[in-house]
Amino acid sequence: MFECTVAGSLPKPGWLSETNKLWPEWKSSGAELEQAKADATVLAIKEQEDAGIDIVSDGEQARQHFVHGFLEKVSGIDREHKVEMGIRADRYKAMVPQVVDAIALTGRVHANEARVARAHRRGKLKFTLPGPMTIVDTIADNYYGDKARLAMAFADLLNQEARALQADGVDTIQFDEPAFNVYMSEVKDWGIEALHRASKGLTCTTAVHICYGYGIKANLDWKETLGSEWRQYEEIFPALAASRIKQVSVESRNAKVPVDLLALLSGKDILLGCIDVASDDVETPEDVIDTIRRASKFVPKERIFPCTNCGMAPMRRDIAFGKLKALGAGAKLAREQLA
Ligand code: MET
Repeated sequence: MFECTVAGSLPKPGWLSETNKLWPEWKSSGAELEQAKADATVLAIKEQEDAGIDIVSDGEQARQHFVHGFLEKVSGIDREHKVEMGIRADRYKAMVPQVVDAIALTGRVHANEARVARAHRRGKLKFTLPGPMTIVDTIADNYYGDKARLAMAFADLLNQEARALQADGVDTIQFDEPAFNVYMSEVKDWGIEALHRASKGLTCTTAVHICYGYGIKANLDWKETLGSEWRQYEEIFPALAASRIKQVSVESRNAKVPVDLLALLSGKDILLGCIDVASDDVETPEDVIDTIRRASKFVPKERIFPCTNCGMAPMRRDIAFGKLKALGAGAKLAREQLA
């Protein structure tokens, strides 16, 4: 009970890339970069194991960004002529590549890091992929002409990579859908259908991660506009509860999400955000068990998996490691006191 896990990303070491950045430049190239990515993946696994994390990820060490890491291996995209686009309902402007032709995968996306991770990890291993709706909200479209159509096309590519990751021996595949908290009616119209398409045929554990974003300024400013209660989950949880996805990863620590909304996810495992990635204050194990205790009033204990609110990619490494240790220790405490 209370097996703990992470949303996915960990900070990258300074010898691999720039640090404290969401979209860092690599420090090397070619074979040297490939080796550095593999080394960082092994290190990310070791650090999670040392911190007592039960379901570890590759730390997303081999990708520059949680969406663009996937897009790098997709053809039909013009990366030369980027256009400005408002992302997440205009929360931020970004220069994004454009879809200009039918999309296809040019090869495996995460084969190297999946094999390295599997070779070094005896216990449970999780990999993350961006969700179709979040991808569509991060790229301009000059070809498909319809968001849902483009999402379904991406879902097919995600499914191809997800099946290959499963064959590599990955235990859990998580789709990251922060856009679900922004386009709530589209989630019901086609977002979940796209997730089903992306996860079709998978027999490993499937998860969807829905957060309020990384701890970057644009997100902190947005959260300020959401009022005293964040109720976005309320609109989408019933549809997710009826979906075929097994686990839902949510933000809870320091979030203004009413914890009783979790009851709407009946039947699902909850990856419960017990670690705030928008603050450098390192939680204590008691903070973690406190978040678990509050959620356990609305979620059966055996369905609670303590987790981070979101990825830790842009954080300081020492702080992220401190937070991982608190998460591992808090989950252990919960097993002793609440199980
Ligand atoms: N898997 C991603 C991460 O952990 C999730 C990002 S959602 C903004 O970084």
